[in-house]
Amino acid sequence: MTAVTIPGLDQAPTTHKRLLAWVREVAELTAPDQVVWVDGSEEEWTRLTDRLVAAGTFTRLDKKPNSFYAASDPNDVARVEERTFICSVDEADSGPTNNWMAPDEMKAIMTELYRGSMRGRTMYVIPFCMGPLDAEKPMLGVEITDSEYVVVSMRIMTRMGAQALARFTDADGNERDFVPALHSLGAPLAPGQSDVPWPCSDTKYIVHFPEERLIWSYGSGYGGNALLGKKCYSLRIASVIGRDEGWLAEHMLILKLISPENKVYYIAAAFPSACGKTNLAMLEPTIPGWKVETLGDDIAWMRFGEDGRLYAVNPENGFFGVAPGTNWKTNPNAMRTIDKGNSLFTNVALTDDGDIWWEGMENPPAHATSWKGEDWTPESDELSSHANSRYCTPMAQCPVLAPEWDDPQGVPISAIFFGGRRATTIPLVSESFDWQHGTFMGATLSSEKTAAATGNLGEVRRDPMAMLPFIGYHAGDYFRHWIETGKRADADKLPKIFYVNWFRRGDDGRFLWPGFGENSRVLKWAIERLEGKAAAHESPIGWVPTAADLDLSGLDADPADIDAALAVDLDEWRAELPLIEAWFDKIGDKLPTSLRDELAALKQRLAG
Ligand code: SAT
Ligand code: MN
Repeated sequence: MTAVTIPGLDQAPTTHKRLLAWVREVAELTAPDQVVWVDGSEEEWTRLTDRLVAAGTFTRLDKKPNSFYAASDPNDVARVEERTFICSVDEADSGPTNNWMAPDEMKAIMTELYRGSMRGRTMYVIPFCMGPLDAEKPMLGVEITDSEYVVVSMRIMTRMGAQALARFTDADGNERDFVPALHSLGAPLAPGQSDVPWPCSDTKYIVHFPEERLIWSYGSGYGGNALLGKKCYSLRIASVIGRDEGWLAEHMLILKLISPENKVYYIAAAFPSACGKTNLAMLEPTIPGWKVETLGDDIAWMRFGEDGRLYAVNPENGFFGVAPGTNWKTNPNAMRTIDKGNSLFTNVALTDDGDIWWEGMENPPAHATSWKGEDWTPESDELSSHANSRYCTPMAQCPVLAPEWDDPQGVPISAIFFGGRRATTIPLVSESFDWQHGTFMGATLSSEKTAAATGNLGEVRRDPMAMLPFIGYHAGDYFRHWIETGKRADADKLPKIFYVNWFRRGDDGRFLWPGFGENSRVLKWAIERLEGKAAAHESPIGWVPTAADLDLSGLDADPADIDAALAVDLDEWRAELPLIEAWFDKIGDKLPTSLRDELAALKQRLAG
């Protein structure tokens, strides 16, 4: 059989055998018009963004340098969890929280979907690296995609192109391993058929083969479905690698807190998508003398250092933040970051003077075009922007970026925060008794559903460690991995674990805690707990502060609301017990007994 010739296929800027073989195999299956090896250059960015403008996918913004607006297909707006699969060889390794199909069966289905799926399009090969390029063991990947939108988004979100490809061989010339990540929009073009601004397919699959460290995605062009370095690689596949190698891949921001005495603390915090993680990561403290710098807003990889402490690295290179609600008050640093330009905005509103706007931003325009392409005015009944609309912007532009953000060593974590969005029950903050109890807090984390994934908004679901849609293996084994991690270091070197809830509400639905910059008061209390400086009292659910234990100086809030935000309501907690029990039953036999013990102990403390 003679090899198929596809323009560009043989112009590979690499001799990496496994990469070349995989690219050829995919090109022969998907049958693109041409193959382009992505180098990540300025010229390439210009060529691709020009092409996206010509195709009607992008509108160049007059008011922000080198920035673009896009509106997706209305059926392609968020991660599709019901179409997301962990295809482990053994179903028991996928567990009750993931969709599963046998790898062979899934591959047979998807191979037929991919057959000819790039016809009429260009196939791009994007070498990328998650985390610092100069890591001793760089975490490499290659995304193959037929979406220019994905290529330019990956240029913001990852270290990619020639600089990544240069790491595909080590100093001795040996080929390094990489995670192959195949993405197709599933929208081939017949000869002469004109394209639509947002090609995608009604059939969607987001699939992980954990043993092979392989990702196959089909049919969606948006966010975590399509930018495969993010949730697919850095959480689902990386969590499996972390399980096997003894480290943690977590859905956590990383921030640096600097005290008035210039002491530095690093905090990692897990919240479900669209619960204010990006705002917390870039927070401007309202208490004088304290400063926050940012290292990441979504993902943390944590490994033990030689000193026995847990060090975190952010694998990403950009922010993919929820737009609505972001403004000069809630997140001034995000506003400053996007104002520098070089950013993409998807499913927000486009103003008549060539800027973007979304709900919650200052100065609503008198008229704009909504994400659905319709006329919009402040009087409109419909929202201008989709609830999961996003800005995609380079981390390097963040004015409060910590200088050590690109350090392959990572930063030593002093505290881990778990948080969700709960109207009741969960107090503003509590501190775990120890690592195992903190793991219990994380494992039973709950939140009301947000718009980051399709589904019913507001419904309370358990979201362990904010990882429910991102654990690449059995949740019970994942909890065991957390428990075991705590046994691998001295207790005094482990981060202390806290559980927070910024979203508790009063009877009339108002938020009891002002949130945003005021959350620095909770961070300060937590840090002072580590230093043995702040007071707390023991409650059935952990150590909790009273209002007097928090620094509330200058806070404009009703003291009764603060008390209510901090309260541990025993009846509400007793009502929570059967929900936790049902959740643990769902996890089944693989639930570590230590977590059953924690539940029994909590029950006992609440009975007392
Ligand atoms: O769409 S993403 O998964 O990238 C964003 C998120 O839900 O955090
Ligand atoms: Mn996220």
